[in-house]
Amino acid sequence: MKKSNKITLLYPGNHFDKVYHPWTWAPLPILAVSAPLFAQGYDVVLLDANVEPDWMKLLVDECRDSLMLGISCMTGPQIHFGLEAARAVRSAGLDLPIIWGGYHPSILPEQTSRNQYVDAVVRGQGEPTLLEVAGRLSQGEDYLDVRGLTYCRDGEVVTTEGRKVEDINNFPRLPYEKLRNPQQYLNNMHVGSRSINYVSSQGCPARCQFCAEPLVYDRRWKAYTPERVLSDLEFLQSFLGVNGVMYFDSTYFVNERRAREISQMMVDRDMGIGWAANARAPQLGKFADETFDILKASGLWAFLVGAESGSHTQLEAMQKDISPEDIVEAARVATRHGVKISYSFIVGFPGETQQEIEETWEVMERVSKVVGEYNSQLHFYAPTPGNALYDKALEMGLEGPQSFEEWAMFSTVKGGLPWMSTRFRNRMKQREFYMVYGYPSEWVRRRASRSRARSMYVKLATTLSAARCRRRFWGLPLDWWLLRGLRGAIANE
Ligand code: B12
Ligand code: SF4
Repeated sequence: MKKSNKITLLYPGNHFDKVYHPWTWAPLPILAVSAPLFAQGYDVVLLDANVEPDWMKLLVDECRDSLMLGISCMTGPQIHFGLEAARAVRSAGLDLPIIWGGYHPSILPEQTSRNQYVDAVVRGQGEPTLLEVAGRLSQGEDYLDVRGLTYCRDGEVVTTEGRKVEDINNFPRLPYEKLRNPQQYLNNMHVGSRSINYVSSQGCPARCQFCAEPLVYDRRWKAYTPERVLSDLEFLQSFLGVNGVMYFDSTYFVNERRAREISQMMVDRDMGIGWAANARAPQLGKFADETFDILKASGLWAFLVGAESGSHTQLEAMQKDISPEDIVEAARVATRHGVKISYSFIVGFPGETQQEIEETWEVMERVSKVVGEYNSQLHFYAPTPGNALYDKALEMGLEGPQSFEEWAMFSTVKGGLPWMSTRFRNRMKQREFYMVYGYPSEWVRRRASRSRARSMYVKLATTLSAARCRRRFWGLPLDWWLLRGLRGAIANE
């Protein structure tokens, strides 16, 4: 019996809190898996709960005549909202298959598939598997022998044969035009006043022991050809007037020649698109000078670098395969070539000592001096499943979630790692505040120019913070409390 050809895909909410999130990103995971479905003539509904206040009602309505519901999730809040959605669908008496995909289900397919609201998990790359499942369902056939699935029936978990990661050039362009109101995903930011997110590769060849990439893509890196990237960018430019691109690739600069060719084509076609992308610190030192020239000429605004730690011991423990010196050298190289560089550091790793945390601050300070402003972001370690650091966290007293549902409240969302006190977090935040104002960036200076009150605030904060940074004195943070109070008052003026 032939059934409908409609498929509903949900990208659940990313955040529990209602705090202001400055950017609105297109839901690339569901866009990616929808591309081959649209190409085969399916009627796909893309629902992004991050931008649809009434998403739950819309979802249930769309599911009434859909062949299946696909839900994407990473570890954290998306699991909670995805399960809420699935419950609502079942409560409405709808029995369409609910298929889950994304990083979290791919890392823990068995545990995920044991949840009653999970009919099957698609492991890893979703395009070929979901297309085949859709084909079966549209013909009214069983789909449970399709390769790349994990499901649970009568208490038994079944894992079908795996698939090789396919060349992503075989998949059609992401259909941004099929999103409800695609214009809402344009952001006014440093790379361009009409910036959008885009991904040009999948996976990462590195092996960091806190990261999901090696687990899901087995250290393979598949990338679009330069021609494909250019054709996608041209589409985004003509369809949405995009003038800025934030690459969501886990690592963009794996192949220097490819990066250079993309940039050369952008220059030749006079694209006028600003962009930023992730790089590994040691890559930059190996690039030829001409590479930087062409990257910059094509609109590269910044290299985004996951530095993680300034401690040799921690970098080794997480198998980051970089040294603190690589991090500082990357800042020197980028600055010499007039390209910004922005780092992400993490503190609170399981077993990390006070001395190692100091080493991280030291490297943050060194790179700030090289580039002339505080150019880092400080994060707290959030355990995610399936890697050596997570195992270490368990050894150190972390109580690991025992079910799919429990992973929703995990990671930074819930906080409260046994070794990470609120006092520790406050101390780190205070110190970051002093770095932000002690090494003021363009952003801080722009803030100052907005009003007289803001200008006075920034002057006071930079003077006090610079003095602290000079003396490396972080105790008695009375000024921090005072400045925070003042900032609140100014924000309300
Ligand atoms: C952007 C991003 C975010 C944004 C998302 C905003 C948005 N609207 O897009 C924000 C900032 C919210 C975010 C948050 C977090 N993130 Co994040 N994020 C990313 C990033 C850089 C890009 C995601 C993306 O668009 N990918 C592109 C799409 C096309 O790829 P994809 O997701 O792999 O999709 C494929 C498959 O997974 C599968 N698939 C995906 N969905 C579905 C659905 C169905 C039905 C099917 C069948 C298949 C399928 O098929 C797709 C195509 O092949 C990824 C890294 C990366 N490059 O993917 C990390 C990543 C997903 N994040 C990660 C992490 C750890 C986090 C945080 C926990 C970090 C933290 N410490 O707080 C938080 C989660 C908590 C929270 N608040 O949500 C990890 C995931 C780990 C995990 N266990 O889930 C990643 C992989 C980074 C990493 N390298 O480890 N993140
Ligand atoms: S380099 Fe980045 S994306 Fe690659 S494995 Fe390490 S942390 Fe993950």
